[in-house]
Amino acid sequence: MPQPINRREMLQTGLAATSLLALLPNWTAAADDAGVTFTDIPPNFTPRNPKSSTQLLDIRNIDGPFTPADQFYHVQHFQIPTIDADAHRLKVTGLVKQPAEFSLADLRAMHATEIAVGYECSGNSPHAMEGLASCGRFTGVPLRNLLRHVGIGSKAREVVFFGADRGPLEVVFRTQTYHLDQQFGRSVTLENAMKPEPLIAYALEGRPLRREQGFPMRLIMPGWYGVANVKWLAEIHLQEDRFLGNFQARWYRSVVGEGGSGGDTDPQTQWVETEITRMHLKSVIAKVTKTDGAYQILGYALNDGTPLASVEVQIDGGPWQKATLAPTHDRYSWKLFTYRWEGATPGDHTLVSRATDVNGAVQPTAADLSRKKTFLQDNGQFPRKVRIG
Ligand SMILES: Nc1nc2c(c(=O)[nH]1)N[C@H]1C(S)=C(S)[C@@H](COP(=O)(O)O)O[C@H]1N2
Ligand SMILES: [Mo]
Repeated sequence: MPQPINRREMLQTGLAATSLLALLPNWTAAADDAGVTFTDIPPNFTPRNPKSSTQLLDIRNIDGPFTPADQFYHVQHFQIPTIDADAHRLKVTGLVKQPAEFSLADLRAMHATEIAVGYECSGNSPHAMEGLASCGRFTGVPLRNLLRHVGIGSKAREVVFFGADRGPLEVVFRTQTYHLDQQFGRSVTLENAMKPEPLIAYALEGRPLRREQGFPMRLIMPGWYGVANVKWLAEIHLQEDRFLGNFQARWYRSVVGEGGSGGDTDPQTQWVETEITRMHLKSVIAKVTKTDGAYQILGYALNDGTPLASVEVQIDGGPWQKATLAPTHDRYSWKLFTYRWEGATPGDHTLVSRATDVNGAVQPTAADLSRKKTFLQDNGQFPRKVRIG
């Protein structure tokens, strides 16, 4: 039987955009330190929603390349499990030469690497004040080392990752709906699993993962949307066929209209449905502070690791101006940018940023994304409203 609490959690963390907004006390008053107020933050907006286990990063608090672990955003679909790290075993099963189990101590005894990774939930958007994103340094064992260690079966094509968390889910088959208890699961192709970057992480910023971050171990897929980063990792299963679990094939997909007149029933329109995998190019203005005689605009940019060509800032519809990218960043970290805003007059202003990568991809406007039906993967430009006091 579905448990009411789980279901409620599920609905709330399903990020039905508005649910994040609806619920809380005042965020607006908080960060108005330099006479700069973001007037676009809804009055009842809060980074922490006491009715769900979701936590947003208050992006106005970004003050360095790495998000402090206790501010790191977190999202999950079921309740946060409590795991006894000593008893926990990561099982590797399916099409492997020799099924195996790894304790946290086993992983810690293996060669460790550290990688700076920034990522966002694919549900991150202006509705969440772009706070479903963070960046940190994760430590762990490269996934491919672990897979090589157990030996990959010759027929394996797909690598499925299961979390220890589970709960009742609706599974719709044609006209029937079942309520089935299921584990959180995601997959990647073997080819993607064997790339150098994916990590079985057990530490963030040099400290054990916090409970909400997937303690004691989790997957990190640098360059991918958050949903790929399976927390509370309990099993890695190699198989030949595609994995079609709820969080792979149903809840996490994008539906975009291409061609035709734009009408929903236009037979010339092709509806392209894709999985949520690598992050789409995005930049976000996060804060404005007063500096010596001017204002400084700061924001973050995220993507799949393709180098950026530029981030630009536009003020009150004027010309696009190049922002400065922070000199130190890693391929998969987020990239902080700053722009020195001279001559800001008291009153209301609109600020927006856009990122461009070296392949010429440009961050779209919200209007460019109007044919996307699903709210996931919203990488549209985010015009911010600020008041200079
Ligand atoms: N086991 C498990 N892993 C999970 C989830 C989950 O519900 N269960 N949610 C995913 C989603 S939707 C996101 S956006 C990221 C969030 O990672 P974070 O909490 O470290 O920010 O975790 C992913 N990993
Ligand atoms: Mo997510």
